[in-house]
Amino acid sequence: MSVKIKEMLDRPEVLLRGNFACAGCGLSIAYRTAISALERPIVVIPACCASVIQSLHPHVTYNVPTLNIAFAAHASAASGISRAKKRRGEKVTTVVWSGDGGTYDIGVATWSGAAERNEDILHFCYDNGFYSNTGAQRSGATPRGASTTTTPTGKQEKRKSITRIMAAHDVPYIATASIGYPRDLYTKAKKAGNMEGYRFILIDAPCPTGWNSDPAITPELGKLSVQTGYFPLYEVENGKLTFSKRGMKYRDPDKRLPLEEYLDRQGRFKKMTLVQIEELKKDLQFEWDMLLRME
Ligand SMILES: Cc1ncc(C[n+]2csc(CCOP(=O)(O)OP(=O)(O)O)c2C)c(N)n1
Ligand code: SF4
Repeated sequence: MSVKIKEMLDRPEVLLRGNFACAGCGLSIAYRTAISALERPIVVIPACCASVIQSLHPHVTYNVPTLNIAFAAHASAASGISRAKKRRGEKVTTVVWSGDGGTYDIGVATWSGAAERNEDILHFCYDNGFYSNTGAQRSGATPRGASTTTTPTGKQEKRKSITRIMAAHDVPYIATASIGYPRDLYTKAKKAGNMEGYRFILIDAPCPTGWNSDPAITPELGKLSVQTGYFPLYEVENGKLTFSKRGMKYRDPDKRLPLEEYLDRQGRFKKMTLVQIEELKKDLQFEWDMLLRME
């Protein structure tokens, strides 16, 4: 059941004013919404925009204990924190907060080991579909056809399904969420925060700077990604997938908005050919079909 909006508004602010995030940054909306849902979070952040936007000591704008760590070390560092706190009898929520580069690509060995050991960690991946912090290079999360600085004519490969890779680890909880539906995101973060073991939440987080989109429409893009079927909303518990109330109707392709309504609002898709758009649509339907089999 969804939490009340009042509860969300009454929570302490976790990202203070004066941070370095660009206008309309989806990552900062994701962070504020998800981290504020947790009790006593300790957040481990590998190299990414989230390590940059916090500003510099003594003006750090994260209002929760934070460990900045090397790119490929997030879940192993978090494993140590989680175990040490348990040993001391301290109840905390140990969190990994990583970008898609740190999750789909460079941090896989780290989180895969921690997930296999079922460490008591809540792992969020804010997914902007590329390496934004270092100048918009492609990642395993970049969708086919999107232009980045390393794929100027559009990425040739399809986006990885990180949730299905995570599901193969049989972790207790996996969910997807979008900053376009903050209540759904907050509710899932709170639910996962109250569970134990390795939990993973993938958050669709637009990046207006790298996507070449209007910062004012970031929340709208978060909604459109769900409404066009680009980013399905669901939870996987004990191997069984349940589509979320917000995204349920988009199981039916006829209920989805045309994908072009999402693509046309982002400069990164401007150069896509009609053939590339059709290929992307096929990729998305393939992912839906795989998810439907897990229901
Ligand atoms: C081992 C290693 N390789 C490369 C880098 C350079 N680097 C720092 S952040 C980053 C990109 C991170 O991308 P992502 O995880 O998607 O987060 P985002 O920048 O999009 O927030 C890279 C390549 C590094 N710090 N360490
Ligand atoms: S580059 Fe993108 S993800 Fe990074 S702070 Fe700016 S808007 Fe946010």
